[in-house]
This record gives sequence, structure tokens and C-alpha cells, in this order.
Amino acid sequence: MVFTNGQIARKLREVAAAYTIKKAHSISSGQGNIFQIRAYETAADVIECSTSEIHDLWEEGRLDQIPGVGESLRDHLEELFKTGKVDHWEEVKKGIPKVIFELLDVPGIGPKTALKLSKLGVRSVNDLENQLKSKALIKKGFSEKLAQRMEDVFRKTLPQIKSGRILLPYAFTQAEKIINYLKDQSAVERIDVLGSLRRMVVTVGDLDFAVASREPSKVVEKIVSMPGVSRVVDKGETKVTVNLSSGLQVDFVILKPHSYGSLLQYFTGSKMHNIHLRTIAEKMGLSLSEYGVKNVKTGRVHPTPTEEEFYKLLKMDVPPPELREDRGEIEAALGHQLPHLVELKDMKGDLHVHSNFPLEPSHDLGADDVRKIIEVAADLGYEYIGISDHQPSAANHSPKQVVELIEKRSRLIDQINYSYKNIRVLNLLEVDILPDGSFSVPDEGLKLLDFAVLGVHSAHHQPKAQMTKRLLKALANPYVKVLAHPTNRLLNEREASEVDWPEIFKFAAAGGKALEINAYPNRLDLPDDLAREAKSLGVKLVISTDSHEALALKNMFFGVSVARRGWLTKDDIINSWEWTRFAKWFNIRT
Ligand code: DGT
Ligand code: CA
Ligand code: CA
Repeated sequence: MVFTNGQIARKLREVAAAYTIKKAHSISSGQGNIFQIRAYETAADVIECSTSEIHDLWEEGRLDQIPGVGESLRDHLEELFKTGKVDHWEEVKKGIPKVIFELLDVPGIGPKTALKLSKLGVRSVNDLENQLKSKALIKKGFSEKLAQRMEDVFRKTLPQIKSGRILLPYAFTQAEKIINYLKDQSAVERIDVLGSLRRMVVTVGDLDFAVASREPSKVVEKIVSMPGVSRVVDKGETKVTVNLSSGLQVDFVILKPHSYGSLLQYFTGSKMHNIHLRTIAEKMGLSLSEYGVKNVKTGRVHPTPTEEEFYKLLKMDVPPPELREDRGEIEAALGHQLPHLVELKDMKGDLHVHSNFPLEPSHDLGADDVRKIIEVAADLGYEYIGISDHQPSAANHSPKQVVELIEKRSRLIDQINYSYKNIRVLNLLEVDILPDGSFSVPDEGLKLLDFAVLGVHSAHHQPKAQMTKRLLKALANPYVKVLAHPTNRLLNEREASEVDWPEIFKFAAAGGKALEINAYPNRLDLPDDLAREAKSLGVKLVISTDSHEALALKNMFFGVSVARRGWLTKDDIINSWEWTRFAKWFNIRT
């Protein structure tokens, strides 16, 4: 049976929730220790953010390549794909009301809240929404603060999720597969991905492709018989729409090569960009379509085999696809003032990577050791790589023990730096910003680092003024240089924190603090518009992957695309600079 990554992740979370509830209530002794619960939750996260379909990996015999999925879980996945269910999972879930699992779909509701809600008589997600609106829950003693937050989720987050938008990195992998399959077909002269994916929007509604061919009908037949197609939605002579078994919808347009430039341009969009272009064309007596640029008076269609020729007819430079949102790129292209955007090949290092060094954090460790990470970084041509594990947990360590653990890791990094000549390893740490803006790592610990990277990992939804004060206080520490995933949004899952951004940006610009564009697939945070605003206030940024395994360093590409959508150039991105300039900015001894 075919299960999508999302469906598998959901099942794993159900098991984790069942374990959690049974543990809390000692319903059955021996079931659900904290490690099992973590293992299921980690596996769910990994699978949900995986850029390959797990079912495909299984078919290819590559289940062992999923990081964070151990042997017993692999056996369970085998059983799931073969039989459609897993006996052990059903056993664990036995005796727990179904509504609890349903409620887990609501972002922000974990097992304990779900259990509480079911005890308060909530019968379904719909019923929950009603009881929130009527304040019935609060009358029954439910926390007013939590109720307010849930109401926000129903208002803002859930509609987004229901719209079925897919994370960019995932859509990208699916698109690559389609391109690899179709480009080898003899009738296909060229194939390109268009729409929001070409513009690198962080979530994508559907995939759009252009194909150049002199034999469109042959291409149409190849498309409908492609592996992974579950349904043909619409099929014409030059247009096809199909559904994939992963749930994605894909639109194809097939045209002859002589108007391919117009086709690329039209279906790249965005709609707002195209609408603005049309008003410019009208003034010049031209009309635009996917078939070409037509002189309205003479009826003559100008050939536009490339996008350059298309934009040239409008007396414009070609705006990079990431800018085509009608946010000033048309004016810039007319005035020959387009920025030279930062590129993947400019990147010289990554400053947010988790290793498996046993630093005993309260958040997750990475999967790989420091040496493995360095090797992958060196393969990417990096000059420096920052290891920024989570800090040792405050609950289980005294401040002195925290410092000792940091010392221990510092010694390892020193040794490693001694043995590698071409790449510099930076001694960083991801430090939690506590709700009042303080840290549980003492300055004696921070002082051992090259610098500290800060992140909010709790109390994400404080009131705006309080959150702003919290961040400002944290950033003021002299050992702190980077604010990681600044808005704390999780795409399709958690709204951004409310913050007075201009205030933060001005402080960062004046105090030499950098803001991060986090390239993790469901973060992509700072978002493009805030990155652009930060730049306009003089802030420098870094792009980092937040990798929890060495191979994820490749996600840098998606972080760079956020920066490009934010109009950022090499000069704005500190970790695109060569070592000396980089080290000077961060005040690192060379
Ligand atoms: P998505 O799929 O929601 O992530 O966003 P897009 O931008 O990929 O939108 P989609 O797939 O509906 O259409 C692809 C492109 O085709 C879009 O960016 C611009 C162009 N396009 C589609 N419909 C229209 C239209 O009605 N007018 C104009 N000017 N362009 C359109
Ligand atoms: Ca689309
Ligand atoms: Ca479309």
C-alpha cells in the first residue's frame, strides 16, 4: 500500500502520543519510556521533512538511508507498506479515544492537551472550534490563554494547511524526478519548471512545467504514462494536468520552440508581475501571451525563443525569477538597475550545524560526528564550518557542569582544527533565549566560543512588546553574534512570533549582530520580505542550514533562494565572504 510521507509521519506521531498518555497515567506498566517516545517523534519529523518519498525508498531497498530511523522502526515501516497496518502500533494505541488522535492534527495540540480536551467532552476538531467560539471550554475551566492561542490557529494556520501547499524542498525533489524522466524522451527538446517553484516561493500549490517539442502529442502520451501518475485530471493537445500518488498536482504546457521564451515567461508568473507587465506592453502597442508578443496594430507576432528576447521587446533587463512578484523589479529592470543577487556558489561556510557530540542538551543531537560534517563541508568547497550544537540542558546540569561540557567540546574542536588545513572549524553553540531574555549558559561558557548563536525554543507567542524586549536583551550580550530562525515560524504548523522588527533590525545594525536565514525546509526563516527590510536598515545576514545530519548541508540552496527573493547580494551575506573578511566581522582570532 502507498502511504505519503505526511501520512506516515501522522501515524508515528499517533504512536508517540499513545505512549505519552499511557506513560503519564501508568495505564500499562513498561510501555512508553521517554526514549521510545523521542524515537517516534524524531522519526516523524525526519520523514515529514524528507525530500524523498519514504515509500519510494522502501521500493528501492534503501530504508536504511533514512537518518533517525532505527532497525525496529524500519521493520514496522516494512510491515506498514506490505500489509497496510502495523500490529505493534495498533496495540500501543488500544484503549485511547479516537478523538485524541484527531485533535493532534491541530497545530499546537500535543497528547496531554488532547487528553485534557477529550476529558472536557470535546468530540471532534469541529466540536473544538465550536466550544472555543462559544467560550464553553473556558467555562469548563480550560486555560484562557491556551484557548486564545487555539482560536488563532483555527483562524490563521489551519486555512493555510488546508490549502495543501507543499514545502519548497519537497516539491523540488519531485520536480527533479519528473525532469529526469522527461528530458530523456526523444520528442522533448527542452523542459523547465515554472510557476512558484521557479520563483522559489517557500510553499508551492502545484507544479508547472513547460516543454518545448515539435511533436506535442507524443509528449502528452509520455506524461500520462509517467511513473507516479495516479490520475489524469485534464488532457488536451498541448496541455496536460495530472495528479501524482504523493498528492501533488502537476500542470504541463507543451509548445513549439519558436515561442518558448514567451511560454517560460508567462507561466513563471507571478500573476501580479504579469499583470503589471501587460500595462507596460499596452502603452507600447504590444499584447502579451504565452504564444508570443504581438504588435496590436499590424497583428504581427514577434518570435521569442528566449526570455531575453521577450523582455528586450519591452525594453527591460530580465528580472531573476525570484524577484518576479511586482515588488519593484519591473521598475529596476526598466532602469537597468537590477541587483546582482547572491548565488549558491558564493557561499563559503555554514554557521548552524548540529553534531552528535555528547553535550547532553535538552533538544536533539545531530546524527553525525564533527569529522563527517567537515568532510561534507569540504566537498562543498567551504572555507569554514560552524558547529553549533544545542547547549547542555539547564535542567540536568549546574552552571559549572555546563562550562565543563563546553570546555570538553572546545578541546575537540581545537584538535580538529589542528589536523585540517583547508577548512576552519568554528566553535559555536546554539543558546536558548529564556522567556526573560537571559541564558542558562554563564558568560564563562560563552567566552570559550568563537561566538554564540541564539534561538527561541520556548514561549514563542509572548505579547509583541515582551518578545521584542526579550530579544533585545539577549542580543545585547557581547558573546552573542547571530539570531537564529528569528521569527520562529514553522511552515504549515506554527505562526511567527510577534516582534517589533524595525526595532530589532536597528539594534542589530548598530551593534554588529547578524540575523540568520535558516534553510531548514519547514523554517526558511527570516522570510524574504523581512530579510529585505533588514537589509534596508543596514543589517548583515548569514544563511545557515540548521543541519542535524551532514548531508543536509545541501539545503543551503533553499536558504540562498530566500535571500535572493529578499533582494540580497553577496555584500549582505557574511558567510559568502572569504575567511579574512568574515573573521574580521565576527572578531575571530585568525
Ligand atoms: P502556486 O501554484 O499557487 O504555488 O503559484 P503559481 O504562481 O505557480 O500559480 P499557478 O500554478 O496558478 O500559475 C502559474 C503561473 O501562470 C502564474 O505564476 C502566472 C501564470 N498565470 C496563471 N494564471 C494566470 C492568469 O490568470 N493571468 C496571468 N497574467 N497569469 C497567469
Ligand atoms: Ca504552480
Ligand atoms: Ca498551475
